[in-house]
Amino acid sequence: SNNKIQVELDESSGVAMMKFKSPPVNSLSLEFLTEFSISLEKLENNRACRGVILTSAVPKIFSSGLDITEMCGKSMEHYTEFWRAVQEMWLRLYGSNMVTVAAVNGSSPAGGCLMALSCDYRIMAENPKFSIGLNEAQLGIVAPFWFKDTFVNVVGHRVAERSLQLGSLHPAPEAHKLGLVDELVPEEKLMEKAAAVMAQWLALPDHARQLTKTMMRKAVLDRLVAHREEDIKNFISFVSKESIQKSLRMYMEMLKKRKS
Ligand code: CO8
Repeated sequence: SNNKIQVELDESSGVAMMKFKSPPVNSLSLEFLTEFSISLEKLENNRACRGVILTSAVPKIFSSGLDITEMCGKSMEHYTEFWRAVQEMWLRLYGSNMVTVAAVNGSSPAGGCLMALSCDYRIMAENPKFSIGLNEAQLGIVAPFWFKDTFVNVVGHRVAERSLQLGSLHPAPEAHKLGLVDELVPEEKLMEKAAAVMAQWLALPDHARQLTKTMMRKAVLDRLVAHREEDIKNFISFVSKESIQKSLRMYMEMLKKRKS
């Protein structure tokens, strides 16, 4: 791994910071996802670490979600390896025994939103230019069932139903109203607030909190574990369709045009 993620553990508080540093947009490439899972596993196995704060070192962007180039014109083997890495990231993060707080300091579409949703608590910079949501439908693709389950578990069925069908990207104030993020703070207060929230969660004994977290999340985690190979097959057959390849290419073109 070559440091797409900076990890710093403060042994006195037991809190680690994972800072995404993969410019320009912290897209979740195979390399990024692999490094993320390895780093998180190391922290999970480190008894000195009880909590993790996820944030970005790239200005204005938390994460742009899955790296679209990993899903375009690649081999079956590559799609398999990539999708397994996406699953692994989510299984480890959603299933983490540690307290996880997302300090969302920029835009966070799709896979970026999934990472934030997988944490125990989300704080977002109160900038209406930053938006968050599962916008897959806008790309002509469908969020997998476990993305959807994670979303439903945060915002409830009705909000998820509407937001997922429309592929909405919600500006921070709206995301807060919907419960997609728990709190908004001025950007310069974000890390201070994340540390304070973390301290509040860590004031409880780990054991009871961990068992409670497992009780809340186990059914959704088990569903993917039970259907992991099937989920990979679904991804491959979906992403290999010429119509889907075309949608993804058009979306990438749209991103480039929008710039000029
Ligand atoms: N993957 C790959 N490249 C990306 C991505 C991405 N997700 N996002 C942006 N880029 C590229 C751009 O194409 C651009 O490249 P270049 O410089 O070569 O033109 C570069 O990164 C910088 O991007 P922008 O100029 O757009 O930067 P801005 O600061 O203006 O905007 C945003 C940043 C808001 C992040 C914007 O780039 C954006 O909206 N990106 C797209 C985000 C998105 O829709 N992601 C969805 C990915 S799909 C997913 O995560 C889940 C799919 C699961 C289902 C799969 C079933 C098939």
